[in-house]
Amino acid sequence: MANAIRALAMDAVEQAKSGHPGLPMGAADIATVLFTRFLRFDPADPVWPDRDRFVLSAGHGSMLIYALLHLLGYEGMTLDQLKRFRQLGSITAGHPEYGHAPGVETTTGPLGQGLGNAVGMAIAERHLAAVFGSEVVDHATYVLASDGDLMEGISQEAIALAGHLKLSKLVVLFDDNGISIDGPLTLADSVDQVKRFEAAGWAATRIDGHDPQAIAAVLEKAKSSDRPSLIACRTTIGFGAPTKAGSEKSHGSALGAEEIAGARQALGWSHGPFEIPADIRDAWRNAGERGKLAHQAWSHRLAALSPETRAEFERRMRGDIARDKLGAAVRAVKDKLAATPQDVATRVASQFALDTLVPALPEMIGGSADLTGSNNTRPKGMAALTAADPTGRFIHYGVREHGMAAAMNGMALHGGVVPYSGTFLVFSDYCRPAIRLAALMGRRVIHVMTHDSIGLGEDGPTHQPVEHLAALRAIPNLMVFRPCDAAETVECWELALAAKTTPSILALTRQNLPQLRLGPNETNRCVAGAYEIASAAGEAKVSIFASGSEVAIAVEACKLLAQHAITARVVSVPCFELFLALPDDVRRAVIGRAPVKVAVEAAIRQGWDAIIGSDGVFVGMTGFGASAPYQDLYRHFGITAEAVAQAALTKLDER
Ligand SMILES: Cc1ncc(C[n+]2csc(CCOP(=O)(O)OP(=O)(O)O)c2C)c(N)n1
Repeated sequence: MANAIRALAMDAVEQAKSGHPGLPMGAADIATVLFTRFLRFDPADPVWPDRDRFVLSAGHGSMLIYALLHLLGYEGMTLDQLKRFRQLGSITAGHPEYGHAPGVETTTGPLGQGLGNAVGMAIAERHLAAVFGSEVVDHATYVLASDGDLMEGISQEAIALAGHLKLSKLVVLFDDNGISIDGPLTLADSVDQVKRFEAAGWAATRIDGHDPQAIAAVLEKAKSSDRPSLIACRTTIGFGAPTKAGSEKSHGSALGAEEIAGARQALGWSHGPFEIPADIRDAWRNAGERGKLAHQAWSHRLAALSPETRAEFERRMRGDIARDKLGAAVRAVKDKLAATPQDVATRVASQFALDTLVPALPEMIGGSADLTGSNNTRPKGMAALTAADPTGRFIHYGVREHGMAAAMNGMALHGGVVPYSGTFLVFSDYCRPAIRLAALMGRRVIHVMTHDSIGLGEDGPTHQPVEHLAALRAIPNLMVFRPCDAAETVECWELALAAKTTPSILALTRQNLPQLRLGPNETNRCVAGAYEIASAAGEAKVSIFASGSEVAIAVEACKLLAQHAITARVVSVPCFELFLALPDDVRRAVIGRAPVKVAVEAAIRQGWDAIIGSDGVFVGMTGFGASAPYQDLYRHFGITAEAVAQAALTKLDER
């Protein structure tokens, strides 16, 4: 059965003249034992909520999972798809992509991310089991990880968090083949992985990864572990290839006809390309049927829940936010803000919003990378999610931004929870690879990123983001919100929570801001991404566009221009992505016809030309910030109402 995986991997890579045969050939025995005897799943329902999760963290070995899904009878994973490995329009993409092929739990390829996702999946499982009961939530998360996965820094964050939370249903099968692209691992690494995982609180063992009995024995043992398990499986990369096995030559390119012929002989596999003999196909199909009974039994247990609990479980697994509850919570916060306006930092406004949203929406799981008091992501009374009490909803991720972002992706992929977290905006760089994958996969994760500009003041340029807004806005399918006051903050939260297939960043200030939106219970104005927050008395000569903390500056500049008898208006731009997605005519109407367009944002200009044009005036940053009280910094870098008004006047004069 393992040789069927090997043969399909060799053949598909050969046909595509591209791909990675080494890993599937080396890990075929591990995968065969896992999928035929341990993993609980049902090919007829790839999204059965209580299935065990399998994450191929070493995504370059994609043919391993495609071969498995084909052999197990997943609909759509046909022989033809294997023959069209890595071709346009096939579901057998170069690296496994979530949403393309059934049975692929997460998009992997950037090494280490899958392992980070798996930690999040195991957290979600643990939490939901505690909330809904182990009759309906009781599954394991298995990961196949390579040397590359374990060399990546993110793996340390992931395993430390998993060990700390005692995620005992997380099992990492390490494809310990001692080879990476450059050659033997000894060129670059001498870590004892077993000791490393043990130090992080895992149970760790080393076995022969080509010995099915040994593999089965440790997998059995892992089931009753009180800690997460690492199984270092010593394997031979490209197992069976006569000259390339055990060498980097089998890692990432087609083996070639001669080598494949030799491998067929060595493996005793006499069948033609893409040919699977009936008995082996049947054995695999039977393995695919194994989970049916468990699935049925689970369905009965689900049906036995009270109708309310069952409906709630199903709603959460579908990822449907209760719109009435979200709407009511947002209205309640806005009513309070209308009654008693708050001149607070948007991070504090975010806490106001969370104080109401978190009790209303039980799927929200918060957290922070050791900046809880700064990010304001923990509402009063929100208990911590710990090894001892997984019903808690706040995760102390530790100083592990990358691991946090990857775990959040895993939680969102698992379903049943909506993760949000906190760190400083400048450290979005530490999360970026995971944020990019959330966007690529279309998963709802919400990153609260505070201290969003030079407005954070004294901590200085190391902590002051200047290019980060532009860099994040460059990621497709990611919404970057930068609300200007308390009212916009709650509206941006509403939009982020409602965006089922788009991750969001909430860029929030450290410094206090005036509440500009004073109207009672208005509809969500941020939904357009940009809107007129201060209108001109008559036809505007100047339009000023701003986001976040600079909107108040723009409003002041508008008043100064009025003193010069210049009519001006202000457009608040809380979200570029929503605005730029509007139809042309709607967008143009918001941009308006004023001859002078000015944008102000305490960040670099990049991106703003889409709104103000290359002829527009930009008031913002051109380099790094500095360490000083923030009012001094705004004056020093010329981001003031006076500077904005003067820039507009100068431009008007030039015309
Ligand atoms: C973050 C990241 N860096 C680099 C790569 C490119 N890459 C793909 S596989 C690999 C290493 C291969 O070694 P290993 O992980 O041991 O896989 P094996 O050779 O056993 O298949 C590298 C560097 C990547 N996919 N992701």
